[in-house]
Amino acid sequence: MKIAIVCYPTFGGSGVVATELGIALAERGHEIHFVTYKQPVRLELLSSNIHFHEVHVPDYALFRYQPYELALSSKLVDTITQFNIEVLHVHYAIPHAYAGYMAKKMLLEKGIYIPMITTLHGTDITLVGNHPFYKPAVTFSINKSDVVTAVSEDLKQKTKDIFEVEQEISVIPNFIDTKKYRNDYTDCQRSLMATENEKIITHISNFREVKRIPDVIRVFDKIQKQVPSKLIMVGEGPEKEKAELLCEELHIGHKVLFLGNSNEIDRILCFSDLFLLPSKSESFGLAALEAMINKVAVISSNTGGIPEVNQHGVTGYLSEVGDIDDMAKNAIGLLTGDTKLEKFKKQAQEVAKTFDLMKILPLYEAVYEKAFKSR
Ligand code: GMT
Repeated sequence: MKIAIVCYPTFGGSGVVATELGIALAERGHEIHFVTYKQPVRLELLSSNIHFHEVHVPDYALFRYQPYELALSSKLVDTITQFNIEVLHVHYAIPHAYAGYMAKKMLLEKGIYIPMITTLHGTDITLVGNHPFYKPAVTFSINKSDVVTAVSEDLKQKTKDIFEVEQEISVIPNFIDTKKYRNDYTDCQRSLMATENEKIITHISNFREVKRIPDVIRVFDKIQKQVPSKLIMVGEGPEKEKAELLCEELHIGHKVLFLGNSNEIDRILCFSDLFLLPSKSESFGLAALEAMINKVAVISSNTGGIPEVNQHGVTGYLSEVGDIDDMAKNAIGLLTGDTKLEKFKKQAQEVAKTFDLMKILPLYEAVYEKAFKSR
């Protein structure tokens, strides 16, 4: 099929899912057209099956806010017409579903019908979309989508609770390409990060408030008092500076490495023992899944869709949001029992394999077929 994908091109989870999905669909022979404002970060190579259409928003002094939705919907109309696109898949409702709907209406005027699939990712529902300033538009664009999918059962339920949704929502969980992950990193440079007797704990995120970055630091502080260890912080975001200051305050600055954004997270996860994800809300927790496939056990909060990924007592442990004592206790218990840690790491990888791309991809293909046939 010829599919247009709209997503955020940044390091955020929704953009990563959209990009990996597009790449995998292209490998299966579909023609994929990414429409966004920058080449997506995980889209390194364009092939004959993968195209990228950049949305330009001309700067004009009159506008306090540049009208991205307008530029996006116009670009969609052009791309869909020029390349005979059969299905439009938008990731993250705001403003993509809204712009997608406008494109759909404009195309109808030209006699072209394009079915639109909207995938809800989390903050578009739980944090941003929920805001009274956006809610009517988000409700409208969800209801005007031909198919709506959510990345977890929890997100589906929250969407139904928060919005007056008339649409059926199908759950298609996030996925991982298990083929890409190896068990035998010869280039896994653990020694650069820690000494042999130290454990390595990792956190990867966009360092937003919702990730509860101070909890990551405080849990680590408690761990390092009992277990020789290092903390590796991967990502960039508004909470980063505060996190660095907190490390100084707690006198653990020399044990915490801030690495910034990375395109090679599996090369970091390959030497990690534990992954910390104490988020306040999380629709799925793709970062935890990426840790698990790399054989890293997860200490997380029990919020949102995380329990659908991190299984308590199997792949790691779940605690109430903000319960740093419990998280630290669970982490120390795992790190000090070497056989237990090994067992959890293996189990984490086994559970991660159940989210294999090859299982999830046909679910999206079925959705495209259904939407296409319903024209
Ligand atoms: O907050 C983030 O991690 C970024 C955000 C996004 O939309 O890019 O992530 C959301 O979508 C991811 C992919 O579906 C999910 O794995 C994350 O759990 C979700 N984040 C939140 O719900 C906070």
